Amino acid sequence: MGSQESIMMFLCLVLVSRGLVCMAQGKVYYYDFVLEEANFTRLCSTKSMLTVNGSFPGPEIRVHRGDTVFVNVHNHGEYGVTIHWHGVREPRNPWSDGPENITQCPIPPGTSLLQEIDFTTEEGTLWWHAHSDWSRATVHGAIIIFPAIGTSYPYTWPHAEDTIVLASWFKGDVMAIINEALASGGDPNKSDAFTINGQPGDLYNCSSNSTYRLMVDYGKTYLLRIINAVMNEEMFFGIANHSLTVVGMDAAYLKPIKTSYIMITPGQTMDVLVTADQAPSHYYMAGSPFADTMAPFDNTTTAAILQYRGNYTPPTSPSFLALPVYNDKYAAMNFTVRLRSLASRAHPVNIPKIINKRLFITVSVNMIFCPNESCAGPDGNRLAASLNNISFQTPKIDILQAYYRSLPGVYNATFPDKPPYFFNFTGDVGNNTLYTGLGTKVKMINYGAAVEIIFQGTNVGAAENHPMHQHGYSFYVVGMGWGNFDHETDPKTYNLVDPPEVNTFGVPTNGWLAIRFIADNPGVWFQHCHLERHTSWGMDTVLVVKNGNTAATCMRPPPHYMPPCH
Ligand SMILES: *[C@@H]1O[C@H](CO)[C@@H](O)[C@H](O)[C@H]1NC(C)=O
Ligand SMILES: *[C@@H]1O[C@H](CO)[C@@H](O)[C@H](O)[C@H]1NC(C)=O
Ligand SMILES: *[C@@H]1O[C@H](CO)[C@@H](O)[C@H](O)[C@H]1NC(C)=O
Ligand SMILES: *[C@@H]1O[C@H](CO)[C@@H](O)[C@H](O)[C@H]1NC(C)=O
Ligand SMILES: *[C@@H]1O[C@H](CO)[C@@H](O)[C@H](O)[C@H]1NC(C)=O
Ligand SMILES: *[C@@H]1O[C@H](CO)[C@@H](O)[C@H](O)[C@H]1NC(C)=O
Ligand SMILES: *[C@@H]1O[C@H](CO)[C@@H](O)[C@H](O)[C@H]1NC(C)=O
Ligand SMILES: *[C@@H]1O[C@H](CO)[C@@H](O)[C@H](O)[C@H]1NC(C)=O
Ligand SMILES: *[C@@H]1O[C@H](CO)[C@@H](O)[C@H](O)[C@H]1NC(C)=O
Ligand SMILES: *[C@@H]1O[C@H](CO)[C@@H](O)[C@H](O)[C@H]1NC(C)=O
Ligand SMILES: *[C@@H]1O[C@H](CO)[C@@H](O)[C@H](O)[C@H]1NC(C)=O
Ligand SMILES: *[C@@H]1O[C@H](CO)[C@@H](O)[C@H](O)[C@H]1NC(C)=O
Ligand SMILES: [Cu+2]
Repeated sequence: MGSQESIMMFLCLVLVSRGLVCMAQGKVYYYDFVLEEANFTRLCSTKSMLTVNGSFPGPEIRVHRGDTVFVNVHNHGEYGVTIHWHGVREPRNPWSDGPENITQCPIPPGTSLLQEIDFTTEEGTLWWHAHSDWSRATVHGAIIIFPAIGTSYPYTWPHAEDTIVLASWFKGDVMAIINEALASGGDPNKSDAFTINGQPGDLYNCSSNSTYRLMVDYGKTYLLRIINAVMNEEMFFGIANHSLTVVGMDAAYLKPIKTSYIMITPGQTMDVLVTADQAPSHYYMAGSPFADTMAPFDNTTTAAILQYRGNYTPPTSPSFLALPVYNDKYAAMNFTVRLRSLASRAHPVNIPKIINKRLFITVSVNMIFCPNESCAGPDGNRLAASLNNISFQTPKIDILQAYYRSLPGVYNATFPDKPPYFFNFTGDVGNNTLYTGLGTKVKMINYGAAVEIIFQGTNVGAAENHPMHQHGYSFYVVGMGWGNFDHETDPKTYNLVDPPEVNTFGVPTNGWLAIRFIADNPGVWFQHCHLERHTSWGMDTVLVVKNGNTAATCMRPPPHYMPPCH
């Protein structure tokens, strides 16, 4: 070690409800989130919806790397809700992670839960969102993590920053929509619009007055922190006449990519530099779906306006931008393959080279047989989804508690390392695994294991690009491709030098994705597709990373209060 030795400084404080808490140097912030109904008017109609503090998108959390935030979540709504800090590692502390009945039961109406968010390795943009039913449609907001005090961005400090949250707008009540779909077995209703910072934009009726505007000065460079909080669609996004330079993703830095558009999946964030170097005028920034699938999707376009300050005659309408068409998988792939970690001295990568735990996971949309063709899915069956042919059944007691307290009957530690059998997953699949098995199966992983997961997309049910999200970890995307994964040839194409480090990444439609990470964060961590209807249908599992041999490699004990399970 020698000169590499570093001195950790610790700050200890006493919290009334939690006892003594010590953490690495950094500031401690407190936020109060009030879950409450509020009325919003969009697309010519008004509805009441669940929000945090009456805002859509919700409040931003702003910290520096190394800080700790305590959020007291007060549920003034009508039903139980949980909140997740998406992409935050939460070292040894799954207790504050949030997914419903995975790490906690819902916060009952009229009660509060104090959650602790520890910012350690993340730097850039993340977000928080509800993680119960479909409440994340309206309950979400940005998390901005500035470099630690005394350090800087690995690019020129921008003149100003702005957050761009892409989201879905449903005229109906989102809870009713998913409940209706789960009751009938059919597809949930599509959204009616996408929004940029809460506004659909003037390409939709009744939305022109409130279209979001980003004001810029000629010659200046802006950092846009783009978050895809959309429910069921991956998105193309761009700004007319302006090139984008992507410099970060999921709170890790990238080698800069100059491009006219990005493709961003639900769950991902991208930090983008834009220089106001065009003729002073008004320009559209727009988002439209990337939907390489036969499944129904919202095929509309949300727009905001990039507007130069100064004296000039405003155009009759902003300059328009042509994004790739909705099913252009080559445009999506062309962008995606360019993503590479910065991999600098200040921001090094640590890609496992020798793997000691391998998983091969098929990702499928399926059916559950319904007698008398009584369900609303294909052939009168119920729509479902699976990983390795197991459609995840959400338990009624959270898996974290069941694991910690050794409660029997909540889950089985039998999630398999591979699918039940191999076939041409991306060809004419016939009835192979069309009808999925059901279960609450988790994968146990030893502390410190070097893990490789191959996600294999399938043509079962309906092929689609699935953005797989891992709680508790970022992972390196070492490879991807179309068709069936080839165990001989495909590993030779891996990028083991500067693969992107992310928490969510799309498995190409009828293709595969290879990821690697070191399992050095003990806990109970949800893994799922971030298309919300697939999560609801069971395209989920849980990685339980066991404790290591030392106190510092063990899960923390639970806080004094967790919401009860009924
Ligand atoms: C939310 O509202 C509560 C009560 O009005 C307030 O105390 C709190 O500071 C607000 N939180 C945020 C993040 O704005
Ligand atoms: C929303 O509007 C309805 C109808 O006008 C009203 O009854 C209700 O109190 C409003 N809700 C809130 C939270 O303001
Ligand atoms: C879903 O859409 C159908 C058809 O437009 C409509 O009848 C139904 O009320 C919608 N459901 C919800 C919960 O909004
Ligand atoms: C806007 O309203 C007009 C007239 O009712 C209709 O023809 C058009 O399809 C609507 N556009 C959108 C995007 O809803
Ligand atoms: C939008 O603007 C029109 C006229 O420009 C006005 O009649 C209408 O009331 C405005 N709507 C809102 C919601 O402000
Ligand atoms: C934006 O680019 C288009 C085509 O490239 C061009 O026709 C248009 O004039 C440009 N807009 C402005 C305001 O320069
Ligand atoms: C989606 O919208 C585009 C542009 O309006 C149209 O060309 C395309 O046919 C639509 N696709 C579907 C599947 O509705
Ligand atoms: C993708 O990239 C290839 C090679 O660079 C190019 O030939 C092709 O036109 C691109 N396709 C799209 C849709 O951008
Ligand atoms: C666990 O597996 C056993 C044996 O297959 C089964 O009976 C039980 O229902 C399973 N429990 C859960 C929670 O999946
Ligand atoms: C799988 O099916 C596809 C589409 O029919 C076909 O192109 C491909 O050759 C098949 N692969 C194998 C290994 O049979
Ligand atoms: C799939 O199974 C259904 C129901 O058993 C049967 O009617 C259908 O013919 C099968 N399709 C294929 C392609 O084997
Ligand atoms: C989660 O568990 C609670 C009981 O604690 C139950 O009421 C709720 O339905 C469960 N959620 C899901 C999605 O199963
Ligand atoms: Cu999916």
